[in-house]
Amino acid sequence: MIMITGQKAIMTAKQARFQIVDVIGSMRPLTKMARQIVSAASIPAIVRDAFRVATEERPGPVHLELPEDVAGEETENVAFIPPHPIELPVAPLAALERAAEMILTAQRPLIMLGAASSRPKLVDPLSSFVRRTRIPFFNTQMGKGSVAGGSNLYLGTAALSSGDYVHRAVDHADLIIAIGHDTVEKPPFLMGPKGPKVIHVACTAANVEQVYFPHAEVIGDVGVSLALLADRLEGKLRPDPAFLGLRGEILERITDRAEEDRFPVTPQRIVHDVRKVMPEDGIVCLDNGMYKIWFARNYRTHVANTLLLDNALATMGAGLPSAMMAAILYPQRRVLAVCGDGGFMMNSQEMETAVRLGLNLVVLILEDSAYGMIRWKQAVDKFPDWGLSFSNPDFVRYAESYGATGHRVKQTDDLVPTLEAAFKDTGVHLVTIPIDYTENTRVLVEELQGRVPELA
Ligand SMILES: Cc1ncc(C[n+]2csc(CCOP(=O)(O)OP(=O)(O)O)c2C)c(N)n1
Ligand SMILES: [Mg+2]
Repeated sequence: MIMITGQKAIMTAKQARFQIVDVIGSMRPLTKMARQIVSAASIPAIVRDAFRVATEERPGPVHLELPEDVAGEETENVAFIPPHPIELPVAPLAALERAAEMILTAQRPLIMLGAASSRPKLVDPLSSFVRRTRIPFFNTQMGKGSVAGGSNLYLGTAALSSGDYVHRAVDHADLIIAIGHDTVEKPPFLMGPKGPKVIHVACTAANVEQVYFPHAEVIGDVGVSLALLADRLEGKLRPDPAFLGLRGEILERITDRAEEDRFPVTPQRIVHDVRKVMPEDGIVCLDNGMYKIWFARNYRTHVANTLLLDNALATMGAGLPSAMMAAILYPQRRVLAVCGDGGFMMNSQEMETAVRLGLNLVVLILEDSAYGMIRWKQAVDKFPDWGLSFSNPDFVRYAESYGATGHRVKQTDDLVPTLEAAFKDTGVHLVTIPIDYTENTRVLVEELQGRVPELA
């Protein structure tokens, strides 16, 4: 993303310091690059560089500031600097040989697909690597969907850092091939002095962290590296049968209570019903709240980039705008924003933009009249339940006030037909449903702490 903001004149100060803020300084820690444009003649080079920085691995935002007097400057005809194709270097032979050797000598290798594995160009290379090596895999939250979840080697998504069913597979592994892992994500597993060895495969070197310190690295174009690795591994590995046993168990646990008809509705049922109305290429865009853990853990993706979530800064309020962008880019696909009541209200004015742009979009609001995730965290830490409740507007009327259509789900069985009707119609629809979050503690604390089955 390239952002351009204005600024007061920099060569004169006719209004003293009125409205002058160091915007570049405030953007620096949030962007890959933040620069002020100081002369018209420098614009082609700065803009070209902005696009280079924003798009090169790992991609991210760039901010340019254009002061009003520079914007008004006349200049000689300065030539544009056109882009040229860029190929990433391929991992050195020594790194590939070392990694192949480690994988061949491991007894129980396991693949982890991290955030950068969800780059669209990696869809085929990743699937081919898994198919050729037959190594079972799991993914981080942001790596979700990079290899079809329908694969019989899929072991689940790590939405928690430890103790979930998928971590049984992690604990069973003696080697993890972490593909595209970015430590901005909440740790998908915790490395320690004992645990499995880790090979980091990515475009960029691994950060060394207390909980992530790979023993070997394959740095370079990931697609090419994986093909070269598969050339050295294909036909020489047999998946550990225990992983496949674990797979059945993990996936069965995940679907527990998915069809329960309690009202208010359980998170498991909401994930289940959303999956039902979303076609394989439908895009679900999550805001940030407790339901994100449930969706990351329970929602099965079959196509890359069909569950969009932010597991880095994880800002509330992001779900609606991300769904709007998805709806702009893919007008033919179903797009659903899933938001908590707290997060939705942090950016709900964007409903006006969505309606004005004529987007076809459905927004599902999960109402608990609370900051549910923080309520859960405080309960887990045995803090008093304090400062977490609020009241909501009438969401149906709120949607209508923007010119959108509002729906309130009043019984569990109505969720699927309500979403279906909203998708069949055009325009912006808001569907609100009350959620029962008692499952947060029952499953994500009590069950996981007490009943995680041991591997025989
Ligand atoms: C901008 C921002 N502020 C605070 C947080 C910390 N935080 C994470 S989840 C959460 C509560 C979310 O409440 P809601 O959107 O209603 O979702 P729920 O968990 O209730 O389903 C908070 C305050 C955050 N992630 N982003
Ligand atoms: Mg809430």
